[in-house]
Amino acid sequence: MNDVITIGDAMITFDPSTTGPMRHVSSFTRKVGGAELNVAIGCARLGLKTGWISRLGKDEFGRHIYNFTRGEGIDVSEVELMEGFPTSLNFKEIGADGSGKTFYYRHQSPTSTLTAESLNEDYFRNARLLHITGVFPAVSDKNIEVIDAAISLAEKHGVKIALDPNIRLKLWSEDKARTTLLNWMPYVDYLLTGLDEAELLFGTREIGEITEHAKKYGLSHLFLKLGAEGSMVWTQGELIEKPAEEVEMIADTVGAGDGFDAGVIYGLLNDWNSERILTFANKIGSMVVGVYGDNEGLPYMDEVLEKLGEKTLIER
Ligand code: KDG
Repeated sequence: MNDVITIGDAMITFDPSTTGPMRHVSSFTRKVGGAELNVAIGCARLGLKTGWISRLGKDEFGRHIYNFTRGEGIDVSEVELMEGFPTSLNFKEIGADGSGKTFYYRHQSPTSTLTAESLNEDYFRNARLLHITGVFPAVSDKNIEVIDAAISLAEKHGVKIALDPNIRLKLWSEDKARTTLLNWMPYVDYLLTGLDEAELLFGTREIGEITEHAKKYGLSHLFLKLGAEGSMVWTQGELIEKPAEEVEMIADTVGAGDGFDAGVIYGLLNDWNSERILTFANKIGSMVVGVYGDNEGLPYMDEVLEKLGEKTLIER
């Protein structure tokens, strides 16, 4: 039984050795990235049983991602290495302020070989929560059908659905992103979104209006990620807000939202109250930005508790 399952396209991510425009960067470090995989890593490090459904290239990079993922304790029984489809790549640019830009080479993504029929129903029957994002369906049209099928299986087996829109306009148009994600909204229990994405989806940045949409779609919880302003959750007609946690240093902001998602998922699956969930998830987001890499900064439970002042870690 997995607590969380997710479906995604992972990439070898090349992190630049220096900040600034990528055209001037001449050396990179090979790492691993991918929004859904980052969330899976975050959940696994917090102690949740986590599974990832994916396809990788049957190549050296695919083997590296497969082993790396397995090394994080994530169940890879629904991951296959495909002949003839190169593992996706992402070259990253990091600004002096830690902001990230991505340059993808993923148009032949191995995940485009996934089909609705290739989903294993038992995997859904034995899961508590399905996490989906807007990245995987943007990679290939066929991936939209895969998510349609995944949502049906989750619904059939009473699996909760969390959606992070993660809208990547390098991969699909605003119209397509909006139509696709709004089609899924009636099935979503937990929406975890930034304000820009909420505006793209619902046509407003006004919190009161966004929560009206949440009500209309029957969401159980709407989480709003507000970066330096902290975060909010709307649930059962109540809006709760928490300021951001202190950030010790900003190295690389990529992956902070995924860390927040992992924290929220952990809290929801453990029936935490909204205040606790926001504090915990904000803390994780603030820790992720201090470390270079898309998922290297995702903390283990002890580390979050220490930063929250709830546990002392004694160095031996
Ligand atoms: O959320 C961070 C991810 O987006 C990153 O690891 C990789 O850009 C990426 C993507 O599209 O998955």
